[in-house]
Amino acid sequence: MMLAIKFLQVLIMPIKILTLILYLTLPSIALAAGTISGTVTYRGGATVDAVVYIEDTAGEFAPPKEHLVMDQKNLTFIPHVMPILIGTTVNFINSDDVLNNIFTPSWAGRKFNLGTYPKGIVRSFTFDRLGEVVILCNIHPEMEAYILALKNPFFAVTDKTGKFTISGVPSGRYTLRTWHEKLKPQTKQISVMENTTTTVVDFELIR
Ligand SMILES: [Cu+2]
Repeated sequence: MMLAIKFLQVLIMPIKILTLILYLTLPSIALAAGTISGTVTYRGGATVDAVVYIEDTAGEFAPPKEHLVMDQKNLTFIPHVMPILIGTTVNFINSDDVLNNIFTPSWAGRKFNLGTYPKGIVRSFTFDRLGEVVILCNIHPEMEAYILALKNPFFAVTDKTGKFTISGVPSGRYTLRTWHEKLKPQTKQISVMENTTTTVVDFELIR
């Protein structure tokens, strides 16, 4: 019996050590990755709600288990622009006291219509196709939002000052691409180095 326990301990020990090594090295791998940041402008002014993303990377990326949320509040979709990793599920909620509807005529969203529903109801949709999905409400024609399903998690949306930051990017050469609902997409070739702090890339968009 004692011998059997000893034998088991000898077997388990290397697994424990391996797990410990993994735990210790994982954060350093994350730290070694680079950051891409910059500003998106149009005619000299800050461009809000532009998406900046890496077009292609090696590797497969599992969508987040937690659902993202798109709210409807004061007859506005919040957020207005939402880039997501393909396969991500979005919960559509209604925070208004009136009925709102959710639908898309976009093929990338399989032309879904989640129906018309009041406050307190949540309806979900999993975006399993790449591309732009315009989100509309058939009760309030002025309501509009965009979901952009992308191949990898390396994306960011510009803030009010036009700034964006993409962190945790593995070293490599990439094509960085922009998306904006009204402005033409642009691409730039960039290099992200191992242990490099930040690669700065600025875009000046045109119509
Ligand atoms: Cu509405």
